[in-house]
Amino acid sequence: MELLPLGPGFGVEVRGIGLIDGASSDRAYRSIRAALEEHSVLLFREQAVADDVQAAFSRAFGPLELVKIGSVGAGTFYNRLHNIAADGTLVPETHQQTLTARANQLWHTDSSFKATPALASVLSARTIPDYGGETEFASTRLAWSRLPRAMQLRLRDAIVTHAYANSRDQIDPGLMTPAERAALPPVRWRMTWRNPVNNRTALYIASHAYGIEGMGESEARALLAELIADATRPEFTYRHQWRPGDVLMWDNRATMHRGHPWARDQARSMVRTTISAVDADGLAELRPGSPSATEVYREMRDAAHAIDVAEAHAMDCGDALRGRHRH
Ligand SMILES: O=C(O)CCC(=O)C(=O)O
Ligand SMILES: [Fe+2]
Repeated sequence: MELLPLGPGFGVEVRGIGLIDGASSDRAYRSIRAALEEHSVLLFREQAVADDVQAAFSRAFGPLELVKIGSVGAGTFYNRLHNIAADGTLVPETHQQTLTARANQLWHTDSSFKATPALASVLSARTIPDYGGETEFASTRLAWSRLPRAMQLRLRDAIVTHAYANSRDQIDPGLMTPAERAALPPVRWRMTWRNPVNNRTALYIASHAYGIEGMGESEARALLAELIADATRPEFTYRHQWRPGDVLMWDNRATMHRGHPWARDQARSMVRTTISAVDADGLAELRPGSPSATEVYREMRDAAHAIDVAEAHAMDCGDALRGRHRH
């Protein structure tokens, strides 16, 4: 396996190993997994991808999400993102699928609004337009590392509220049906997601996020907007121009992404599979109320301090004893 840098400080093209290898060989899977943990975005080129290959590859990384109600592909593993109607014509500007594409053009992280958020997503290009329709990525791990220390301390354990309605309502308040709204109530997560493999912390925010506990709504929205704007400054992003056979995989714990528009008279068809996070991916710590990295650190520090005090005390006693002997 060979890795070629793609973006500014994150993202790599993976050469010499593909989706079928990842699906069928444990060794190949482990190499790809290590690359994902480290680089956050992986590009595989010239893949002969079919739905079953994509699902088998994705399944190696964890449990697959079922597509939620209201999306094309609901109830299957395949989120079908395209602008093609059943009769082969292109859907109109006001169509639900067009509006969904527009909502995906807001910076977001997949499934942060779900009861179980996503570890990673795999997106394959099936039909691509002549130009436009790129997918752009930002590293929220690098964004976190750029924040001043005082800001990091302030935000590390903040609790953020995410709702699918928050991003959809920005595009069209009619985009979500009442049934979808009822099925997707808001969820709360810590603002940071620590990767348990390499201990790197990433900001966990984006377009579904709107509230921060203990902060007024407008203040929270302003802070989230500022953090997103900083994370996604053009010099910090990687904008992927799709070629036939391309497959991208990204770590939703450590990135944000967005789609880009393309010409209305051109077809674009993509298929996404999404892998749910499990506790071993750092999910347990993301839950409000579970011990956070800061708390764990504080406990370790206090325990170390208690040992120091005990040792110092033992030494004092020892000195006193020795002193007495010396006399
Ligand atoms: O269409 C795109 O380029 C982005 C789609 C997207 O957000 C996703 O597949 O998760
Ligand atoms: Fe997405």
